[in-house]
Amino acid sequence: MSQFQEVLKQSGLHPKPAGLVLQYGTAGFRTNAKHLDHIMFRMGLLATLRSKKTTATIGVMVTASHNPEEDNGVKLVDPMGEMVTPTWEGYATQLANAEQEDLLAALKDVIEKEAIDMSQEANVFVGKDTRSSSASLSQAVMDGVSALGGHSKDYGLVTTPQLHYMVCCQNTKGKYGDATVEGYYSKLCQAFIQLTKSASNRTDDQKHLSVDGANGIGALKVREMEAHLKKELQISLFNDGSKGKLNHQCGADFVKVQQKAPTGVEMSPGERCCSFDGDADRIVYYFTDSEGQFHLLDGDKIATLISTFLKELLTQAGLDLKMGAVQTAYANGSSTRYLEDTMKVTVRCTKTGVKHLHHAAQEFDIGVYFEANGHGTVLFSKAAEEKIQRLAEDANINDERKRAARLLQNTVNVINQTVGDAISDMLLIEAILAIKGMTVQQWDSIYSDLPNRQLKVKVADRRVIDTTDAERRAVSPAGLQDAIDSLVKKYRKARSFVRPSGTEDVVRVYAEAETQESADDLAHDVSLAVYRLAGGVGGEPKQQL
Ligand code: NG1
Ligand code: ZN
Repeated sequence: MSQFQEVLKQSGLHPKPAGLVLQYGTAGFRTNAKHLDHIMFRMGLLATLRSKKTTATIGVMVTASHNPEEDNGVKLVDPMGEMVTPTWEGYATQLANAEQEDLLAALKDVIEKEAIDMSQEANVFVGKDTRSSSASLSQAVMDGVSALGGHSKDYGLVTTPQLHYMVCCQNTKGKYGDATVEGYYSKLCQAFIQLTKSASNRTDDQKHLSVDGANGIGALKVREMEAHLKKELQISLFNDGSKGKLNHQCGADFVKVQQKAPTGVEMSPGERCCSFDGDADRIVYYFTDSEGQFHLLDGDKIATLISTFLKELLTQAGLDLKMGAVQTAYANGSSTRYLEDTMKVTVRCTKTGVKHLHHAAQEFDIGVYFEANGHGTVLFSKAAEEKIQRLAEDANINDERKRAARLLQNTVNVINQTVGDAISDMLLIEAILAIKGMTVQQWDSIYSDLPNRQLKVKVADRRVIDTTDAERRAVSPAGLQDAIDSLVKKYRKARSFVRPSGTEDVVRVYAEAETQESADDLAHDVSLAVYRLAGGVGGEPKQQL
């Protein structure tokens, strides 16, 4: 077949270094950019097959999110804008690791297993972040698509959530919105402006927000969007990429893990600030108080704010919809307690990785899901959306119910339901604070975080660690969980767990306790246990001061 000859010819231009093995992990393939050219070409091939199989448009995003600038990565986006299914993640790994001479056989294997009709048309949307390697890598994806006779549409520089949005818009034939960047801004910003109309007498101070763009794509896109906001949100943009390095000492991951303000942002005491990550699918908020103390409002605080807002609106609207919150083991214990005990919201805990959270959130009428690191969104079931819509249009209800229904309707529109989205989340949070007349300090004081610490340990092979109970307990190597249990007993209100990272070659350690000192000590002790029992390399972990 000439199609396969073309693949063979083209793949020679994107050769795989012999012996290199990579895994489709928590967030696709991710490693140093110099190892990724063949992966990109092959993901172009796979996306084309996926498109033929689903008879829908598939997305491919070239980004390594919060990783250093030297890295890059790639993720596939399924027809409704969701992450690709686990079976196809397996195919991705197979194709990626086939040696050059076995590529055709690996490709034919997928075609056979999935009974793909090769005469079917294929359409692939491609996007990339601002990394210097992204241009040639996204070209490699498009080479893969054309080698199999598919059509690609190059969206160029877009945020990860924007690409997910485009795919969903395309496959819903415009029902979700226009599959253009302009369409995205106008849908979100119109909903935002409608929401803020019901906030009376906002001062310029309340309308102001400082944004750390992590020197990445989010910064470019905030600039592009600004005109659509009609000054209802006035943004001071820092780390816009004009001088600093991507994700270096800035961005959502830095702020969350280091628990401190990014460099490059001018912050006055009490001022509301937020940071995006490198591909703008995560956001965290923060401020420093008059004593110079730093306060972080992470994904857990965001989930709480959004859940509170939605619950109040549901009550006011008299709508009986089941709302739930979905978290991972990294969620601060105080947030879980607050959601369950005070707000009486059902809370589910899933494994790390947004596909798990997204899936669990689909089980509710309204599912609010957030990782502590600031990746998250809200999902509305079709039935919930229809009920809200009907109520908003009902002429026979009182003003309070009508107002609540309209607010809910605009809330649905400001949210990017396909995936966590820093820009969309930012607009929703700003609207909620405006409507509730709430300061960032009042938001912060909803509950107090338990002090916590995250550390990384290098081991020879992180796969020796196996976990259960949504990653909260280690089942291997032998003795590790017992060691953690006895360490945790030494501290008050303590909790700790370890798991192999899906995006870095490390084991992650998390600990929380009543005081910061205890959390730091516990995290260190557990790191030592991992080092000793799970094959640590490169010198024992040292206590960080
Ligand atoms: P890993 O490296 O598997 O911990 C990290 C984040 C995930 C998720 C992915 C994808 C933490 C502790 N882990 O995964 O939540 O966001 O990156 O970007 O934040
Ligand atoms: Zn990201």
